[in-house]
Amino acid sequence: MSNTKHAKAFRNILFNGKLDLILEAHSGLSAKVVEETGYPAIWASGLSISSLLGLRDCNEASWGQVVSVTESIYDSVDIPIFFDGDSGFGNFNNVRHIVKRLSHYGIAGISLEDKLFPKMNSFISGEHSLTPINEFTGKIKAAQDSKSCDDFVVVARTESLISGMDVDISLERANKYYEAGADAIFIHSKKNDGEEILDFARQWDKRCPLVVAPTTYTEMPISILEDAGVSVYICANHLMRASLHNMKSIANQIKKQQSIHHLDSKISSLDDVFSLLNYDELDTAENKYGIID
Ligand code: SPV
Ligand code: MG
Repeated sequence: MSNTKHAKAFRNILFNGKLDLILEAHSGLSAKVVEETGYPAIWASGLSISSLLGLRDCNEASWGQVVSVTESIYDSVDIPIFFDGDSGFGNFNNVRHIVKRLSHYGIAGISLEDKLFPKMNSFISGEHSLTPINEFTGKIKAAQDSKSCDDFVVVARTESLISGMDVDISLERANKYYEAGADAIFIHSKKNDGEEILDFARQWDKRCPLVVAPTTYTEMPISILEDAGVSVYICANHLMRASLHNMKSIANQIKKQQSIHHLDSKISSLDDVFSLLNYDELDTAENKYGIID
């Protein structure tokens, strides 16, 4: 088994000339759902993993905690994992350490964003200060120089639109990141219409692949983003939000009814759980490896 195959596959997703839609996971179980549904890759989302841990998406979770969840995601599936590296959990040296560990483990790539550490989730209002360009290009170079697998992908994410700057400044930053060795650019926006993303993408003109997470501009047709040169469309937090919604609903119903009767059609059966986690395989393994009298 090679731990480079996922990086190769994810690199191909970025460079295959078409748009691919990938979905967030925040645990081994959610990762299995993503894989079973047929997505080509997983976004190991900082927001979703932090939420799973009961923490806020402002680097309250240590990098070790986030990497540990990501490793359980990796161990649960056989598709590429794209890791949300926030702003690198510190300086270039933290970036080197994390990239070495992720690429050694078999994670396919990292997204690094040009915000200060500790970062704050892009959709929380307030100031989103950016890292000086030179400091961030150092992180990109450090990431590329410390990966243990050539195909491991380093994606530079600019938060310039999130911080209130315009498309021109975003293009300037993105170009510096590309020149510093980023394999792809992740351009993020918190606006609802996605127009600044389209403007950016059209001017970027396919210099290298683009990644987006259209959490706020959900009405923007995927085909328009694809025509503008977007390569990866991340559904960044939807399984985490789906589970929160359903957990709240079921918790309320049980409390109100004082009973767990009549809930079976609203929750997964235990057979579903056992099937997703492949309990049947244990019999095969028992026959092969179990004690034979
Ligand atoms: C995440 O999923 O943690 C992201 C994407 O960084 S977003 O929350 O949409 O900024
Ligand atoms: Mg994030």
